[in-house]
Amino acid sequence: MYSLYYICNTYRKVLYKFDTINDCSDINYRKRSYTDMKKDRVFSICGMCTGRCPVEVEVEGGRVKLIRGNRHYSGSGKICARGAAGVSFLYDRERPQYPMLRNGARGSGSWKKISWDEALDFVSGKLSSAIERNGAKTVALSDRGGPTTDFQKAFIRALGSPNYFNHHATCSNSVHNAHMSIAGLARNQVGYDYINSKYLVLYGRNLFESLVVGEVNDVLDMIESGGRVVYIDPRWTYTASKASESYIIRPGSDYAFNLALIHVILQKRLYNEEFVTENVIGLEKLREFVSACTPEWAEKETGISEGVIKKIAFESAEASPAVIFHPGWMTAWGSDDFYLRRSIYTLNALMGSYEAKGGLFINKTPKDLGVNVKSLLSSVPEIREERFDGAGTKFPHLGPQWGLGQMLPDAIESESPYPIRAYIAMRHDPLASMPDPDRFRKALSKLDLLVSIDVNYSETAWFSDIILPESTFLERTDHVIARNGLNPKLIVRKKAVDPVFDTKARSFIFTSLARRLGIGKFFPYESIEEYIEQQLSDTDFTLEDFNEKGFVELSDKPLWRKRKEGLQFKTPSGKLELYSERPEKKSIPSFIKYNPPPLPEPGSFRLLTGKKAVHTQGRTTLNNAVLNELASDNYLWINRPAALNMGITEGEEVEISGGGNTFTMKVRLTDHIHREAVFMLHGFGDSVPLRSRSYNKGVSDVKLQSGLLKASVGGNCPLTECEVKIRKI
Ligand SMILES: Nc1nc2c(c(=O)[nH]1)N[C@H]1C(S)=C(S)[C@@H](COP(=O)(O)OP(=O)(O)OC[C@H]3O[C@@H](n4cnc5c(=O)[nH]c(N)nc54)[C@H](O)[C@@H]3O)O[C@H]1N2
Ligand SMILES: Nc1nc2c(c(=O)[nH]1)N[C@H]1C(S)=C(S)[C@@H](COP(=O)(O)OP(=O)(O)OC[C@H]3O[C@@H](n4cnc5c(=O)[nH]c(N)nc54)[C@H](O)[C@@H]3O)O[C@H]1N2
Ligand code: SF4
Ligand SMILES: [Mo]
Repeated sequence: MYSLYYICNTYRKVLYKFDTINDCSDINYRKRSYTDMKKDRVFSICGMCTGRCPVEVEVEGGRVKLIRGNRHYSGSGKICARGAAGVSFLYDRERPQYPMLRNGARGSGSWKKISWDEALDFVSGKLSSAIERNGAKTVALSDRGGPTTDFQKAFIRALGSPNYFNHHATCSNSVHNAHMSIAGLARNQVGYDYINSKYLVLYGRNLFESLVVGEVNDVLDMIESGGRVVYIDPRWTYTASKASESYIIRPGSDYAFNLALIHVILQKRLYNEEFVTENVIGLEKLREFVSACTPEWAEKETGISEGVIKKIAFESAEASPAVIFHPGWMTAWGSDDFYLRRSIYTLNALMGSYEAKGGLFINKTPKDLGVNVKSLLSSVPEIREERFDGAGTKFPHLGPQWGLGQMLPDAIESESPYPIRAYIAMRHDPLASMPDPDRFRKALSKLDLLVSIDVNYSETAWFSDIILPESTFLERTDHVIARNGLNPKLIVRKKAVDPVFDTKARSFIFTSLARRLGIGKFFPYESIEEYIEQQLSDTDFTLEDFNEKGFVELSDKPLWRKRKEGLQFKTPSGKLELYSERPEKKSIPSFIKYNPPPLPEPGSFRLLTGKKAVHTQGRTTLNNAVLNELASDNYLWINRPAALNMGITEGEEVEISGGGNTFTMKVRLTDHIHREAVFMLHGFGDSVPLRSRSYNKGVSDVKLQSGLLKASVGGNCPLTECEVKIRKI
């Protein structure tokens, strides 16, 4: 139990620090009333992760003193440790402070300080000559994804290139594409009504650690009002500790578990008949497909007993339709992920959870309420040319919306289907977040131009020709975005203070580049404020309207569709298609047999990775002065009996090899991880010396994940199909 004790104790310390994490030179802030603070409070959106929590930023004498949650939005004003640590990020000198041009070999760390004019001239000059030689599609641009992407998406499209992609190859591609196939809706076109839910099943959706504040609070409320949470993971997590029950599953076997659940639900007629009759097609084909997938069979595959499987089937049916089978988020697990995610959406369909209180709701957008917020992107003509990554062509069933970033190295090296000579990484760090960075680096070194637009010295920035430092979320105003959901809202990130260093906002960077490249007509404004007024020109709102609460509400009550009037899904049949016509037409079957993962060789384990509450992804917060103090290293979780069998004891350093790399790292022995798996936190092993707090600490998981730069049926990298060898030193 030592490891469990250790983790709990560390977490307690973290929670304690949550309260003390801000710049506490003013320790009396808690005593002041809400109105006292009004004078120097700016409403904005947190940018320390992708959760975009609405925040209030307290500013005194031109300095940010405190960041807290927007109480108009959340009531409690709580944010997470990372959000609060935005203050120390803002004033950190270990982030790029001015444009930097490479002045030596790639990655050597030799840089020359240049002005913004020189930087923008350099980038536009290089882009022009690459385009002159190979056409506009020789330029690729990737970003983090999400709603604040209008400038960069409009820029790459206006340039004439179809080659925009985001990070979803290592995040939600398979979930997204699975949902498209069943419901015709993107992953994020549905939300979860946790508060009213009675039964929530989470497959490795570690939502109390890999967190967004609102979601955590909603699920805690759900638990307090008696809702049950079932958590399934090959290892223990904090979410497991909050769940009503949790199960350690054989890694990669969740699909077998779900097939058996579906088997029981169909055999015992536990599904929501009324909903299924109205809204679902393909039931008979599904029934036939799962006929042999008994709980007894699944017990052998998953290690979860047949009794538990039956119990979950019955209990979820009892709670139907207030049931959520969560499809997962960081889901880039295995090659058959697409089918696992389809099986999860199938369970939601069988439970009738769609558009049900306590289930999944279809997000309502401002457009649904007649509010039309303009975007730059919509005024730029679409590009119909073939993409570099094969989305829509080589992979006919995968749409171009998010692209397949894992195909970039191949495309650069093979020049097929055409040469990619320039790449802009905007708020994306493929060298820290994609598997096999050595392979990625080798390909990137062939480019004529590699640009990084970042707030940090990311791994990719360090390897670039030029770093364009973006102002942090506290120093810039972004365009208005929609917050879709049951109560759609408009919200804006507003600058709290002037840039501390010589950095610029994305609006300035892409607009200035566009003007230099002769596509300025698509960016017709002089300031971000003017652009926002243009965005809102067809609505009844102005930028002023965001001053009072930080957002504008478009509806005063939750907007549910009336299920009785029938739901319309965006599939060919208008129904939830368990047997899906669109992919079938493109030779993608709706069902495939469960393929058990191979048993690792003796001494080898499946490498699982994941996040921690106090860090964001790879490098975003790793070097943050406060957060680094809370977690500065990673270590290897290993199953106790498996380790002892190899003569490995608690705290010992072992050798871990994978992908041609070997590292040493400390182990933690625990009974709470499956014997075939080891686990480490993602994102450590920083190789940038200017990030002195995180430099060289811990082991980089992605460096062990070689051979995984490929696209599975769902378009994701099969991240967890990585085997590592562990050796006692
Ligand atoms: N603090 C913090 N919060 C975050 C983020 C962050 O970086 N830091 N990132 C945000 C983003 S972009 C995302 S996508 C989400 C990610 O949210 P999650 O997907 O919940 O997060 P991960 O930390 O990637 O956790 C993956 C979990 O899957 C488990 N797992 C691995 N293989 C299997 C398997 O075969 N079966 C099952 N059942 N489980 C398995 C791992 O053990 C791990 O616990 O978090 C978001 N929130
Ligand atoms: N092995 C393994 N690999 C993983 C994961 C894992 O758990 N294990 N998780 C996967 C998941 S779920 C995801 S979503 C991806 C994430 O992969 P990425 O999208 O690459 O990661 P992030 O850390 O979110 O951000 C990328 C870069 O954006 C920069 N950045 C942050 N804020 C700003 C800003 O305001 N402006 C600009 N210009 N830049 C900014 C950060 O400094 C960072 O360098 O990684 C994936 N890769
Ligand atoms: S979850 Fe934390 S870091 Fe992410 S947006 Fe919310 S407060 Fe910021
Ligand atoms: Mo993600």
